[in-house]
Amino acid sequence: LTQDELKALVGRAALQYIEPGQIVGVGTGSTVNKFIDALASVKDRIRGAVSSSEASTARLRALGIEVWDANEVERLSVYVDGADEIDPRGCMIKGGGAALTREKIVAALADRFVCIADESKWVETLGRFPLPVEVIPMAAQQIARRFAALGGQARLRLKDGAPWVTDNGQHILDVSGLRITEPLAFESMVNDWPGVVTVGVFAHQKANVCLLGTAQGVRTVEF
Ligand code: DER
Repeated sequence: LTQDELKALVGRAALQYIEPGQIVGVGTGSTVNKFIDALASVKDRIRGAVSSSEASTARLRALGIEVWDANEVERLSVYVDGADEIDPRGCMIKGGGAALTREKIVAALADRFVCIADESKWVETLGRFPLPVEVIPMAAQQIARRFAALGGQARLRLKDGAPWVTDNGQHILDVSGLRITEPLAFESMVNDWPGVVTVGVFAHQKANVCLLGTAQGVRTVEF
C-alpha cells in the first residue's frame, strides 16, 4: 500500500467515530483531506463541521458540507486530525501544515481527539520532525535564541523566499535538534515564552485514539 492509500484507509476508518446529527471537528493536512472526502459521502447525516484552517474550510464547502464558526459551538463530540509525529502516550507534534493554532483551538472544544496517520508518523520520542512554533514576528529571533539554549536550531518558515504568513497573520519557526521526552512540561514551558502564539506540541490536547495506517491494515491505539 502506498502512503496515499494508507491515508485514504485511515481517513475512511475515522467515519466510525461520527454519529448522525453531529457537528464534526476537522483538522488540516493531506490525511485529513482523505477524511473530508469520506465525510462528504455521509454529509446528509451530519450537521456540519468546525474547521481548523482556511484550506480545510474551502475543501469542506466545495463538497457541500456546512462550516460553523468555532464560536457557534459549545462542545464537539469528536475532532479528527493528522499529526507529523505521535508517541506512545498520544502526544503529537503538529503544524507541518501551518494550521497548529486553529487545530489546537478546535481540538480544545472536542470530547475525543481521533488522530489519523500513516505508520511513518509513529515515534517512540517526539522531536525528529522539526517542531513548528507559531510566533508573533517581532519575537521570532528572541524565541529562536531560547531554543538555541536548549540545543535546538530554529529556522523561519519561508514561502517563495518570504516569511510564511499563517491564517492568523503570524510567522512560523521550525525547530530541529530537539528530543521531547516530557511533552506536557515542554509545551507548558514554551507556551510561557513572550511572543509564542502556539507550540506544535499537542500534549494538553493529546489524541485519545490513533487510527494508524499500516501495511496490515488499520491499527487502532487507545490512549
Ligand atoms: O499541520 C498539521 O498539524 C497536519 O495535521 C500535519 O500534522 C499532518 O499532515 P499530513 O496528514 O499531510 O501529514
